[in-house]
Formats: sequence, C-alpha cells, structure tokens
Amino acid sequence: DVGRCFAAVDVGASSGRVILGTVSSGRGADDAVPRVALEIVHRFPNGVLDDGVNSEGAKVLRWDVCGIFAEVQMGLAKVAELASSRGLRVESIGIDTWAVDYGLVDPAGRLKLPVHAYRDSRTECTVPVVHEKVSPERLYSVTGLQFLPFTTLYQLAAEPTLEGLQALLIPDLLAFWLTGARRTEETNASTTGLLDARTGTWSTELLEALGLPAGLFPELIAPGEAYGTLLPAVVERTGLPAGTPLIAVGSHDTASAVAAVPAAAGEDVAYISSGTWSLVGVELDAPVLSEESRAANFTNERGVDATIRYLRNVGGLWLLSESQRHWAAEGRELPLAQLLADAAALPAGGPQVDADSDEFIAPGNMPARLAAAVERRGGTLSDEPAAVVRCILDSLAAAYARTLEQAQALSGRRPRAVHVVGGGSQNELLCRLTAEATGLPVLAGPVEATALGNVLVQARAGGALSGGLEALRAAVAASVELREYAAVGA
Ligand code: LFR
Repeated sequence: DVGRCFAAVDVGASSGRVILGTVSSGRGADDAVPRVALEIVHRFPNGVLDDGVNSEGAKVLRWDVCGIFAEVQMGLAKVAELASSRGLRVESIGIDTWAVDYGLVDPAGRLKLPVHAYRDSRTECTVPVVHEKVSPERLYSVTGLQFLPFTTLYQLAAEPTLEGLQALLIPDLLAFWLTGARRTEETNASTTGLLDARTGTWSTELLEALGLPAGLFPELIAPGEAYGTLLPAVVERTGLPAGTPLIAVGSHDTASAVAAVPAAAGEDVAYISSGTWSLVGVELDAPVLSEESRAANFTNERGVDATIRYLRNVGGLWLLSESQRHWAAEGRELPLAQLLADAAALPAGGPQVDADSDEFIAPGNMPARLAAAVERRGGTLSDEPAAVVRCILDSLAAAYARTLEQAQALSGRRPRAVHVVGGGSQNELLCRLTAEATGLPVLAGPVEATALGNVLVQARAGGALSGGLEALRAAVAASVELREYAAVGA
C-alpha cells in the first residue's frame, strides 16, 4: 500500500505551508486503522502589513493576499512534482486559513484592495454602530458568537460601500482564484456573526437589520463537498492534473485542528488549539445560547460534521511572538528555546495579566503593555525578557484553567484530560503550567493538527477512509506520538 495523496494548504497569521498528506490503510487484519503522514513541501512567511495611516487618519493593517496566492500555487507545483516523482497523483486540494477576514470582489471577479487584517483598528467606531441596530443580546441569541471586536460583521460595517460586491472569506477567495467557484465554507461562515447557530444558514434577520445585501456572501458549502476543479491556468502553473478537485475542508483553521484532536471514541473532548491564538473549549452537538453563556463570552462556532466548537479565544502565543518582535526591533534577537529555558528557571507565583484582554490584540510594544497591565493590578513586571515570558505563560495557563472550568460548567461536559494541539503543544513549559493550573492531564500533540484535519476530511471525501469524526481521530491517534503531562497530585 503506497498510500493516496492529498494537498493541504494551511495559512496562518505568521506563516503558510503547502503540505503533501499521504493516507495509507491499516497494518493488517487486526489493525484496520488508516495512517496519515504529512510532508511540508513549501513554507512561506505571512504577516500583517502596516500601511500607515489612511486619508481618514485610521491605521490600516492588511494582508498580501495576491502574494499568498502566488506562494500557494508555487507550493502546489512542488507537491505535484513530489507526488509524481513517486508515481502518485494528488487526488484533491484543501485550504484552511485564519477566520473572519474577507476580500470583496465585483461581478467581474476583480478584488477590491486593501484586504484588511483583523487586528486593524477600523472596528473601534463600528462596534457601537452595529450594536445600535442589533443588541449584543440579540446577536448572541441568533449567532452564539462570543464578542470579539474583529468579527466580520463589525468589519463589514466599516466598508465605504458593499454595493454590487460579494464577500469571500480568505480560504474561499483562494478557492475562487483556483476554481472560479464562489462559495462560503460553513465552519468559517460561522465566524462572520451572520450565521444562525441553530439552523447553520445565513440569518436573514441579521442581514436585513444591518442593511447588508442578501447575496453578500455566496452560497454555503460543507466540508467534504467540492468547490469545483482547477482552472486551466492553475493546471498549467502547478502541473497538477486537469480535473483535480478543490474539496472544502474545515476551512477555518481551528475547525480543522479540532477535527484532528486525537480523542478516543466516546470521550468528552476538551482541547486547546494553541497557536497565534489559544482556542480553549469543548466539542458539543448543539449550541449553548443561554444568557450565562453570553456573559461568559463563549462562542459556538461550527465544526466539521456539524459539531459545535464551544470555546473562547484566549490571547495565545501572539503575546510571546509580538514581544520577541519588539525585542528584535531593539536589536535583541532572543531565541525562543533560551527564553523558555530562562523562564522555566523562574519561581512560580510571579505577576500575571488577563491574557484575554482586548488591549493585547493590536500589534505594538507588547512588553510595555504587559508591564502596564501588571501595574494596574498592583504588581510590577521586570523588563527582563525571561520574566516577561514567564508572565505570559503563567497568564495563559491561568486563563486556560478559568476557561475550561467555565466550559464544563456551561456545557455539562466532564473531560478527563485536555488535548493541546498546534504549535504551542511543543512548548513544554506551557504544557506543564497548563496541567498544573487546570488540574487535568495534558495530552500534547499533534503539532500539525490543522493540516491533519484538512487532509483527513479530503481523504474521507475521496473514499480513502470512512466514518465520522471518531474514525478521523483514530487515524490521527494511530499516526502520531503524544506527550503526556500529569496533573499535579495525579
Ligand atoms: C486562529 C483563528 C481563530 C480566530 C482568529 C482570527 O488562527 O482562526 O480561531 O478567531 O484566528 O481569525
């Protein structure tokens, strides 16, 4: 069994990757669980571009989506070449990226620039405007989304005009350029603040109340369905076979990551998808839309197979990467491994901040903002990088513990462990602090949960494996090594 090949495009806020995923059948009569292997074939940097101040005096942060598309095609060409060097064919492609952001295209398909990045400040003025039209209580009872100032509906309210335009979420924009098809993938649609959490369809009530055109977003597409096949120009540029389909996966990166959490069948699934953000929560089969849930600011995003990702966005490793960026700009290039070792050597019980606070969303001098937040709580934070790093990790672990406790109380789930997936699962200090703070054993890995979730949904659509999320997760569990961090006192 040489395996079947799928191409996964996974673009995060700080880097993008194009990956060859190979799915092969189980190892024998008493082991029918498929295995999945990933090879990162192409990596490229991504990041928010700072355009300075526009004519209205607002700072503009944007994504270079055309640059991203060029890198994606380059990566697909490399994947095609690698597969064919093995005598194999790439059966399909899947795309996931961060959520909420979009490009506006006109009927001819021309993109309006800039494509804003969600850390941009343009929604500061529009949040109250939106809430004037629909109260936060009503928004929550329809969409079940936690309040985040960058949710798509607040961004749309900042557009000078939407007339004659369609909004394509970032993965759907790339899909449009690859296939010519305009669709909105469901899991990502659930982050716009315009989808009805109960029905999983666009909320006409909200679109109307906010004065948004009915066809603003294209028709929904569910993970596993095909957008279409590659355009001739893409076939030419990538060397992929004509007729290669683009399959919708959990195009919201967090949805793909949660689909690949290596939970056992029947387990109450609790997870921390740990990257730029930490997405902390449990998996449910129906949304929780209660007032308590809204007050606790929990979100009900849609997952693969119509599951509900009941979670909160917690400030994430952005706090750390943005601090490193600040130190580097001061001429201090501090390698992460050293920073973490120094932070681990510091005693427990140091200063903390509320890692959830909106004050850390925008780019800019992070160590200074952390120190100011510690000071407001009556403490002091040394400007030694190790102390700053320790403060970030202690604060994250405390936020995880708080959030998981609330998730359990609000959902009634009783997880026996917490799965940490994504880049942050490699951070041993953070995993250890998380086990200590939550009192739950931490199962760390896989690092590449997002790409695995992407590949597995394609593989199932192509018939290389079958079953529900449990079958996908069994394939992950059989294919990767996990690390366990015991809860204290266990
Ligand atoms: C993680 C993520 C989060 C989303 C944030 C902004 O990469 O997709 O789930 O809230 O980025 O899109």
